[in-house]
Amino acid sequence: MMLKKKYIVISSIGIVSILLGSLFYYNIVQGQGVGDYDPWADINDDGKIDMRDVYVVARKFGTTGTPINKTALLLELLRRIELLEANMTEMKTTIIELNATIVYLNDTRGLGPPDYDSGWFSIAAGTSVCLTHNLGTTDLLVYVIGKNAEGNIHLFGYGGDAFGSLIDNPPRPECHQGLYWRGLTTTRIYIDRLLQDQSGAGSGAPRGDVAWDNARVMLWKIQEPPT
Ligand SMILES: [Ca+2]
Repeated sequence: MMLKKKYIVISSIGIVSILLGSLFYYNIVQGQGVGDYDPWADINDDGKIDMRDVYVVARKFGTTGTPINKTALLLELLRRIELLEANMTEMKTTIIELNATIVYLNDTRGLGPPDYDSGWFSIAAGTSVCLTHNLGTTDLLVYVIGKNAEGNIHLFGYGGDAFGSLIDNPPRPECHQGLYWRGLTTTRIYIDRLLQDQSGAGSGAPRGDVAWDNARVMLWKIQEPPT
């Protein structure tokens, strides 16, 4: 027991001597005085070189492994930080460019393709067609165009027109031509073609060259500016 204790004491003195010797050698190499604080020797980073640091080293005395070049490690970390900073700068530039592109696209996108397009469909005079758009809003720009039987596209009588009157000279029966939309909701819109909107209805009748034999409905969502 006594021998063991003696052995520990001698070993400890030996280890401390070696460590102090190393520190001494290191300080000479670094041109530092013996009494100067050396952060590399401050194992627990508490700003003081004392037995706590020696204890940590002493406990590992005699072990071997792959050494770490702390300076090289620090330089490598600094290099990586610089790379990250360069990437950040590049990303910031990209974001600025993207923002400029978004502003440009918003300013120049124009009407673009419609959010809903019925395509051409035929509609009989005096009837109504219900179109389902399912756009989820009534903030819509509604654009309707017509096409007669000969394929001429027009906007004559859009909204509905009344012609003729019994007090005209000569009197002629009142008739209604054209087409209008109504009943807009977030899911559908109704299109009505008036009763006398027919091609070739004869003298005094509506003009057949601008009849609404076919119609096409296009809807655009009205974009609110960002708040
Ligand atoms: Ca310390």
